[in-house]
Amino acid sequence: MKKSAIFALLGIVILISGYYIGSIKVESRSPSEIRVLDTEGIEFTNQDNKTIVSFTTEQPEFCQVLIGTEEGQFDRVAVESMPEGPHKEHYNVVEGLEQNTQYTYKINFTNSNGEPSQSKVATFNTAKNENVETDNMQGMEPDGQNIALLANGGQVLGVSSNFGGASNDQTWGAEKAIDGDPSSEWSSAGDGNEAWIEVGFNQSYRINTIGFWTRTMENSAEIKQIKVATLDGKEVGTYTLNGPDQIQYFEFDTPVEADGLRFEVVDSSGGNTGAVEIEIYSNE
Ligand SMILES: [Ca+2]
Repeated sequence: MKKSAIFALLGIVILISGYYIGSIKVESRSPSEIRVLDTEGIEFTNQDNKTIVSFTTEQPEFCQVLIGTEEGQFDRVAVESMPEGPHKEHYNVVEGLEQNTQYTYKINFTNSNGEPSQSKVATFNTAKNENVETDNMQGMEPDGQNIALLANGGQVLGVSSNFGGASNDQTWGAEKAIDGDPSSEWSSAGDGNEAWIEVGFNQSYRINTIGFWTRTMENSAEIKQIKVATLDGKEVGTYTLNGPDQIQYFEFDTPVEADGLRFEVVDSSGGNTGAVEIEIYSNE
């Protein structure tokens, strides 16, 4: 064999093995990740109404978790919570999956060079929601009637302030916290931890549960903790809020007989604190 032919052959062999190694690299990266992800590396946890998909990749990657009820039909995406750059620790959140249901998923990856890869298609089951605590029934509709609702006779008796000096029934006014509308909000005028609101009724009720939904401006205006008292100053309890995504319900240890409640901010991210909705429940 001629020398040049040997070199040509060698070249082809190197090319093929290079391709082979290259393709093995891609192929093995996915299967190795799939192996890790599908067996022990990938976790599906349920928290309130959210499903969290978390896992680790060997290399920094962007990822996108596609979710659907049938293979090949992915109609939901679990969104990464910190997409600041490719990373190894992945934490993806999707809301509103049905409980106790099998879903199909596929994970798309892109590394820092923009090269895509993906996991194989697999399934997971959502849990039955059993971790609902009585003192934090986020997402659970309590029994009884929401007597704070304007339409049910609820009234704003006092408020620390309304943004822009609005009256209680105008945009950002206090009544927007008891109008039953999740698209309207009461915003204080920069009251931060000093914000408060009093909601009352024209009679006394035996109150057993409150709901509170804080507003947010991403970096401010979010209430972290509220203190609830009766109008004559009897403290009912202090409750820690878990973010602005939805209303949170808190059941009292013992029902309170009262013709109104005062809600005071204890802790917040400052600024124009306020509420999307405040609900008060009585079984009467
Ligand atoms: Ca509202």
